[in-house]
Amino acid sequence: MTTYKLNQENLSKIADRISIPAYDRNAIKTGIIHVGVGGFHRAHQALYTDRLLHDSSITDWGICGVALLPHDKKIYDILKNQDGLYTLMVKEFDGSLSKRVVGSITELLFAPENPKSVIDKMASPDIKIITLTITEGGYNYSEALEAFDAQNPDILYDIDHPESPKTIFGYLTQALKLRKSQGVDGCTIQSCDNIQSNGDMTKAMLLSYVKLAEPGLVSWINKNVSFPNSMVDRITPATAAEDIDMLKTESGVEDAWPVVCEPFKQWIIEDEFVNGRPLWDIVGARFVKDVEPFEKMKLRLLNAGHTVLGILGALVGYETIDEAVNDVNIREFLKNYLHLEVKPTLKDLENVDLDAYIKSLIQRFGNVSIKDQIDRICSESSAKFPIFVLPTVKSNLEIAKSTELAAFVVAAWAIYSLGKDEQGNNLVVKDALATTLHEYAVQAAQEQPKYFLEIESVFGNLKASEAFITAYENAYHSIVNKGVINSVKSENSSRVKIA
Ligand code: CS2
Repeated sequence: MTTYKLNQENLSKIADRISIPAYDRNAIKTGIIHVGVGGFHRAHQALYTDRLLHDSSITDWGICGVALLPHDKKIYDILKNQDGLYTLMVKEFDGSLSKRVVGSITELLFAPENPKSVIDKMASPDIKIITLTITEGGYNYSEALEAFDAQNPDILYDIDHPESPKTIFGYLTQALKLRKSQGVDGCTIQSCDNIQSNGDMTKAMLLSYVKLAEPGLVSWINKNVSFPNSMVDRITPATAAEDIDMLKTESGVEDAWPVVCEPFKQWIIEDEFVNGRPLWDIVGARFVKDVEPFEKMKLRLLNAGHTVLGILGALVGYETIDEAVNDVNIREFLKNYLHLEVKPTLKDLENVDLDAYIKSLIQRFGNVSIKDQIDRICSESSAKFPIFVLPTVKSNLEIAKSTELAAFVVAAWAIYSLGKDEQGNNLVVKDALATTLHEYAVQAAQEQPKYFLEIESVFGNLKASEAFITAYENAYHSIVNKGVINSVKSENSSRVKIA
């Protein structure tokens, strides 16, 4: 089979081997600028948009993808080379693979190379929506301050260098300032990150920055920009070299960075768009008045579930999420955590069958085809725990309910942060706070386990809760003395088995 490089010119040559965009990409007008063209965006929003362009005669919601950080150069170069095209490889439960080339990314910009081009584009009247996947840690929220971290060196840099910023806040501020001065309409800024009330968070963090950098812009933003909250969902493992090879061998398509993902996808969005929006609902997204309960459900069950499996699984020596969830003892522990500690904190969700949702999660985690990496899940845990796990702890502490299982996972994380699994193999802790985590983990191991909870930027004031500390220390000693699996077994045996 002849092999073709993926790009616009070759599309027609591969059309009989793989689904390609059936719409005229040249006729698509860019209406969205998206920051963060990683795997998740490409498996989710870009795919919804591609389906919309495919299923309707709509032509005005092409996406301009922005690579914001210097290390995003690789994805920028690859996508640019491929005219914005990439392959989405959906790994079905039965092991089969559905592949399609996605065409909704119509333009690309690399911010560090040309910041002005990004600011100008964001300010262009054609752009109605700016969407973001900048990761949980990208919002510059400090758990210790419970506010925007105004001392972050990049933030200080942006205040001094408004025309060549480094952070998203610097870019948005300059672009909105330009929109205002040129009399351009406002726009919608939509976060697609896993953060509770992600729109409210974006607005609060942006306004904190604007108050420091450009105070005269605050009231214009309040009047002209909206920040819808949204719940986003699709498990998207990191692309492996085998995926790239498989695409080449099976379909003769050379794509330097395809995206792999699970079949399930969900997107629930607050309908707060000040300058129009795509009809994403005709391709499966849901627009609702209040998305908060759905976000809470997803973050506390799915994302926290991932964290539980990732941290426990890593210590045991597993490499993928399906291995961890298919370990009967870990699965039992996870079910107990979700049912006994998380579910009671989700009372405000009407008409949602949480038991069925949990069941479906266990099934999705168990998808042996997607090989979701534990490494991916454990990365940036210092940004994930405060969003995925600790809010559940806080809710339970407020009503004097048990936090024993969450404390167990935090104890496991303290041991994980020492950087070795139970076989003595190195664990590479990929985390913006890796050095801090390691320092506190060592101190916890040498002196008292509770030292780990002193990392205020992660745990806030959790160390003030005696109930939590007692459970945490018991779990810590148990894991050190008996190992994860035996400790998990003891936890499971003291609880009624959940079907
Ligand atoms: C994961 C998420 O990063 C993580 O820890 O839990 O990437 C998860 O796979 C997605 O949010 C699924 O929607």
